[in-house]
Amino acid sequence: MATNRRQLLAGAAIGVASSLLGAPARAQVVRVFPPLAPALQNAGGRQSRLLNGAWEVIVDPMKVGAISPFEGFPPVAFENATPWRDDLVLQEWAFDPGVTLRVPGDWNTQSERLFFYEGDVWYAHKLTLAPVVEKRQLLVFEAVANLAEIWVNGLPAGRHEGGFTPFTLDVTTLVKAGDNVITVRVNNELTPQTVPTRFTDWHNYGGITRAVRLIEVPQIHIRSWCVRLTNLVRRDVQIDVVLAGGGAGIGVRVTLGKSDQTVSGQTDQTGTARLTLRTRLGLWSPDSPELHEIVIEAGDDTVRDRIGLRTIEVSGAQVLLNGKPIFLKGISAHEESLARGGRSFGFDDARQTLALVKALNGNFIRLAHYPHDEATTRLADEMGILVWAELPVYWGIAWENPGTLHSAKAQAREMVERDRNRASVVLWSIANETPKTPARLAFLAELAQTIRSLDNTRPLTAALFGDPRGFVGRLARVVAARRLQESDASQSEKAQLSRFLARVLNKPELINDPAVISQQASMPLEIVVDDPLGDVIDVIGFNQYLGWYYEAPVARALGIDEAVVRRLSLDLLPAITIRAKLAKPVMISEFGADAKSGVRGPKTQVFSEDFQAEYYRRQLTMIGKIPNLVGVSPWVLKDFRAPRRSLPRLQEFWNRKGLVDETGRRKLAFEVLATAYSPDDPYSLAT
Ligand code: GCB
Repeated sequence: MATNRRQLLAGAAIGVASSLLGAPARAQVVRVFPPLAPALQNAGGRQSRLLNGAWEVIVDPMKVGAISPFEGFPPVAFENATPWRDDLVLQEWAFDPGVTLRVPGDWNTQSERLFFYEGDVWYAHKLTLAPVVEKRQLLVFEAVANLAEIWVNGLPAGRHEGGFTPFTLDVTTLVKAGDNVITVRVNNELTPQTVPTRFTDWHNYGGITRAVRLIEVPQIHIRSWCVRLTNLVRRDVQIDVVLAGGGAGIGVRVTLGKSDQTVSGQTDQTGTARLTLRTRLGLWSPDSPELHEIVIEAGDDTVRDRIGLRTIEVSGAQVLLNGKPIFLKGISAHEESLARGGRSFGFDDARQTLALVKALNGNFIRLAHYPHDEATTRLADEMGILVWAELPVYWGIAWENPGTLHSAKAQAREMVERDRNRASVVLWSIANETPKTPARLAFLAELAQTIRSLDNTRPLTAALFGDPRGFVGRLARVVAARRLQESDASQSEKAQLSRFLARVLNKPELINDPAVISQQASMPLEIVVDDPLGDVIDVIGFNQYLGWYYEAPVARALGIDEAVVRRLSLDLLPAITIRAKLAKPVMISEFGADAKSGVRGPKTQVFSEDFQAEYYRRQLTMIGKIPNLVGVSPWVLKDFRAPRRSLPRLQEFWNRKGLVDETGRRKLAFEVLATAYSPDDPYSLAT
C-alpha cells in the first residue's frame, strides 16, 4: 500500500504541474517478463494442483494497472495489491474476497456489467504451499483470452498472447513455502494486428477460460512425446520423447498397450529419445475407436496417455483413413456451452457437443474458428469422431505485419504440440475465408510450412470462399429470365426485368424474344473454386452460402420482391454446380441459413425453421454432385453469440444458423442432416 500512496502523491504533484502545460501523454510501461517454459504435454494427465475456483478480480477499464497517467511514473502495481485496510490509508484499488470471477470461465457471462466488456481484468489467487526440494514447479494455463501477464508473489513470471492455446511457466524460483499469490492481467482486446483480428462473427469472450494447474515435476522430466504409426502394414510405431532438464544419455522406457510391448533407448544431445516399436495393436477409426495406454518412464518421471493408432493421408482426390477412403459427415461448431451458455470448457461440455454429432449420424466435427479445449479432442478420440482443428486466422488479418505472423506461428506450434497425439485430429486448418492477395498467400504459405515442420503426418486445409460478385450477377440474369416466364409476374415487374436484361446483355432489340429469355433462364450456374492457396493446402475447404446471402443483393439489383427471388433461387439451388480447379479432395466446410427456434412459416420465409430445413434439402442435393467431395460440415451445430447481429426479436446478438438453439432444442433441419448422414442417404453424398 505504501507504494500506491507514494505513487498517488507523486502523481498528484505532477498532475498539477503538467495541467499548466497541457495534458500529459499516458505512459505505457514496458514490463519485462521471463520467457515461457517449453509446453508441458498432457498437463491434465499429470498429478496436479488445480487452481480452479473463485479468483479475486479488479476490473480495470482505464488500464491504470498497465498504463501510467504520467510520464516517468509507473502504473498502479496491481501485482503487489494488498487487501483493503480499514484505517487511515488512502487506497483506491484492492483485491477483495467479495469480488470474484470463476476460473475457468469467461467473464462476459458471469457478470452483466462485463457482457460486452473488452479490456483489462486483473485476477489474483492465493495458495499455500508446502516446502518443495529438488523439484520444479510448473504453472500451466490451458487458455487465457487473449493476453495474459503473470506475476508470482509480485515478480514477473511470464506473458502469453493468443486466447485458445495452453502455455507453461516455470515458477520454481518464484514460489515459496507458505503463502503465495498469483496475479494475472488478462486483456481481451483484439486489434487489426492480433490473431484473431478485431472483426469476427463470434463473441469475444475474455477471461481465464480454461483450467489452471500447478504441477510438480522432477528436475529432469518428460516434456513431450509424439507417437505415430509409420507403417500401416507392419504396424511400426515411432515414439519421440523429449526430456527437459537433461541432456544426452538419459534412459527412456516406453510401454505401449500390453506390457510385453516395451522399448527402451537413450536421449541424444537435444534431450530427445527416438524409439520404434512393431506392434500387433488394433487400429483406431470412428467405427472402432480403440485407444491403447502408453506409459513413458525417464529417471524419476512417469507419464501416461491414451493413444489411437491410425494413418491419415491424401491420395489423389481422396482422403484415406488407414488406407481406405473415408467420407467426413460433419458439422461445424463454436466453443459455446449448451448447459451454461458462454465459452465451454472441460469434459462435460465437450460430451454434450460431441453427443450431438453422434445424434446427427456424423463422424466428423469442424472445431471452428480457433483451437477448442483439449477435453474436446481427447473425448473425440474416445468417441471416434474425426476432427478438423483450426487456427484463428480469420477474414482480414494484418498479412504484412511480422508480429501478426509471429503470433499465428506461435499459436500453430501450441496447437500442434498439444494435439498431435490425438488420432481424432485429421486436419489442421490454417485459415478461414481470407482474401486472394499475394501478401496473404505469402503469410499462409509460411504458416503451412511451420505446421508441416512440426507434423507432416496430417493433411492441411483451409476454408476458402468464392467471389460473390460475379455469381450474383449471373444469378440475377437467370432469376430475371425465370420470373419473366412466370404468368403471375405483373406488367411493371416484367418491364423492370426486361430493362435489366437488356442492359446487362446489351441487346435491347432482342429482349422480348422468348428464345433469348429461355436461353438466359436455362444458363448453367457454376462456381469454380480457384484460389492460389489451393496449391499450398492438401484438402480444399469451401464455404458457400448460395440461397442465403445472395438473394437480397439480387432483389435489389432487379428491383423486385426478395421473396420472389428467394423462391426462384431455392428452385435453382440443386442445379448449381461447384467444382475445384485443382484435382484435390474438396470439402464443403460451411453452408447455412438462420432460423429462429420455434418460428414456422412457408418454405421461403427467412428465419423460419421451415426455410432452413428446405434450404438444407436443396443444398445437400447440390452438394451430393460435387466432384471429389470428401466431406461436409454445415454451419453450424448450435446458435452462438455474435455481437454483430443485433436484429431485434430474431437474432438479438445471436447467429441463428444453429441446428439446435442455445438451449439444445433441435430445429427441423437437424433431422434433414441426420437423414443425409444415415445409411439411407437420399443425397448420395458419399458416392
Ligand atoms: C462465414 C464464416 C462464419 C460466419 C458465417 C455466417 O462464412 O466463416 O464465421 O459465422 O459465415 O453465419 O455468416
